[in-house]
Parts: sequence; C-alpha cells; structure tokens
Amino acid sequence: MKLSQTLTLLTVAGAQAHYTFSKTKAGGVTSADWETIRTTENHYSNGPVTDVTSSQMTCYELQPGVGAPKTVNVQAGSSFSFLLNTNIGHPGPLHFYMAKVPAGKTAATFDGKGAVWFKIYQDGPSGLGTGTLKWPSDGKSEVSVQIPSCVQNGEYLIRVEHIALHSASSVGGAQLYLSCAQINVTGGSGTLNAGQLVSFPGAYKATDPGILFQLYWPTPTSYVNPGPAVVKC
Ligand SMILES: *[C@@H]1O[C@H](CO)[C@@H](O)[C@H](O)[C@H]1NC(C)=O
Ligand SMILES: [Cu+2]
Repeated sequence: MKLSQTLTLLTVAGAQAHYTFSKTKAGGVTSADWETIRTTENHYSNGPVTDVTSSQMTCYELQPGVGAPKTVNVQAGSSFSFLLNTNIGHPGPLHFYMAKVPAGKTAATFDGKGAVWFKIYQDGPSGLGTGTLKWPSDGKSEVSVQIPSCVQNGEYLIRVEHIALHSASSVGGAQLYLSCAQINVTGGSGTLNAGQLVSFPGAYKATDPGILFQLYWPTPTSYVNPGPAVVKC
C-alpha cells in the first residue's frame, strides 16, 4: 500500500473513534441535532479539544455568540441526557457541569465565561490495579445525569465533558469532547450551595493528574478527576 493510502486510512480510523454530543433528551423528548446544543467547532470533524487553556474549553462553539435555536425545559431532580452522533469510542471519565445564566442574559445569549460553573457529576474507572480499566461511559451513545433537585429555578448552560485518556501520558495528549446545552429548570428547591465556582478555561491544567495520566503501564491504581468536587443537595 502506498504511504498516502495508509495515511488516509489512519486518518479515517481516527475520525471514526471521535464523537460529538449533538442532541439532548429531557422529559421523554429528544431534540434534533444542534437544536438545544450549541453547534461545536468539531461538528464535522468530531475532533477533540487538546489544549485545556483554550477558549474552546467553554462550550467548543463554532460561532460563539450565536446560541442554539432552543432552550429545553427541565424538571429539577429529573434525568437529562446528551446523545452522541456515534458513541464514546475512547476510555475516560465523564463530567457534567452547570452554570446559572446571570441577570440580563438568557441561556441563548450567555457566553459561559468567568467563574460560573459547578460540577454535578463525575465518574471513575473500575479495575484499578488490574491493568484493564473500565469506565461507565465506554461505548455509550447516550449519557445521562440527574439535575440536582436543590438548584434554583431559571436558565442554565449544562456542559458535558468526556476526557479520553488513551494518549494522555504526554502533556496535551488527553482528548476532551464537550458541548453545552441550554436549559430552563423548574421545580428546584433553590437550597443548593454551589461552593466555589470554576471557569472554563481555567479549571484545569495540562498537568493535572487526571489529565496527564498513564492509562496502560505502569498499571494505574488510582484516578483523580480534574476540577472541583461534585455539589451535593
Ligand atoms: C422557563 O420556565 C418558566 C417557568 O415555567 C417560564 O415562565 C419561562 O418562560 C421559561 N423560559 C424559557 C426560556 O423557556
Ligand atoms: Cu477519537
């Protein structure tokens, strides 16, 4: 095989393993692609963010400022899903964050910048110490989170983030797949203490132990998720 053909095949195989989060599901209703989620820069390539200090870390938007056509109504305490265009083809942790839209903005107009984000979910692997880690999101085409029952009502951005760790043993090797949906929460008790809010970019460093991570050898015996603790009601 010619070198150019080999390179083409490698490129295609790489792209197939990549993914985007392009649809939402709430209250039994599934959106269209990019209807409730801001279209991401990788909507065609499916490629990851690899620089955790990049402005892409906020919502990976193709056209910042444009917003998604719709904001989804969501009940506090209910399940909210992001659907993928393919499936999660790489191993690593899944995170969900929320940011309350400030006064004077809407979920469609808020840019998500500044220290506004709190974490509502993270997961870790099983199989630590065995040489083969399994992650709850492996192969999934839909991932879900429970909207905390104690959030304040109102509009939010909700940000899904999957960190692929298969190449994460060198700085800049972790692959972050993320997008933001626009939601409007009702039925929340409003008692949440979100604690210290973080910004994206800003919350992560390329050398955080959960981002610069040796997945294969030496056999990992622990995994530390990057970012803040998960909020509790
Ligand atoms: C959010 O929900 C409230 C309560 O149902 C409603 O009054 C408001 O119009 C909704 N906002 C959006 C943007 O859908
Ligand atoms: Cu990939």
